Amino acid sequence: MAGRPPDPDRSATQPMPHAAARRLPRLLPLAVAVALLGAWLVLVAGGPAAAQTAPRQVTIEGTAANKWEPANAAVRPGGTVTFRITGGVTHPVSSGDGSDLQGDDKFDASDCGLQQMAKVGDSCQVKFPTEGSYPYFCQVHIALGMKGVITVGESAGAATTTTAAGGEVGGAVVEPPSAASPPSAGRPAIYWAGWGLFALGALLALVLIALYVRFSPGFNRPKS
Ligand SMILES: [Cu+2]
Repeated sequence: MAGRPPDPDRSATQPMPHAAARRLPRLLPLAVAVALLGAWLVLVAGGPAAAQTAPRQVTIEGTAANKWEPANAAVRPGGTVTFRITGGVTHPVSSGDGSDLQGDDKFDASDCGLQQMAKVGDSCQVKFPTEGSYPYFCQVHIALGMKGVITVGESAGAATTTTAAGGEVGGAVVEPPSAASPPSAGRPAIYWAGWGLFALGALLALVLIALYVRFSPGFNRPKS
């Protein structure tokens, strides 16, 4: 197409300038490239949410709805989790999944008992030196499903992927509402930028194709 000589006779009858119509196909690869770049960003940023480094410190709020927010969190080994009461009353933290109200003592929650976690503003800290998965629960509201899981490891994505029921990549974590995980904790902004680029490129390509079909000399309606 680029090698074809200009056709001055037809340009006068074109609704769109001839040269512009000729330029459209050359923009198409650009649009496709933008879309591909977006798709690539989504893949790279979406998969390796797991490759993100886990934070050293994370705060989990005990809310008025008697939920932990976020319920599931990740810290790196040696990291600290701060539990803070932002609503409701008395959210003492225990180690375990709540099936045993005494807890399993997998981590030391002695600073997070009834006295320390009695009212809004109270907080306590737990240090997690060793990699692993640490379920925890509120002794008072476990019947309401006030529990969660702290994943201790180098990568941040582990928290959302290992606790996901289906292990679904980059997707909805299927869990009981009580354990709903932080929605976008593992999703860097670049992931969403990738989606944006992909949509933009795809849209641009469609528009270009539509314009080309409409105005290209090659697609001319028969002239009288
Ligand atoms: Cu509670």
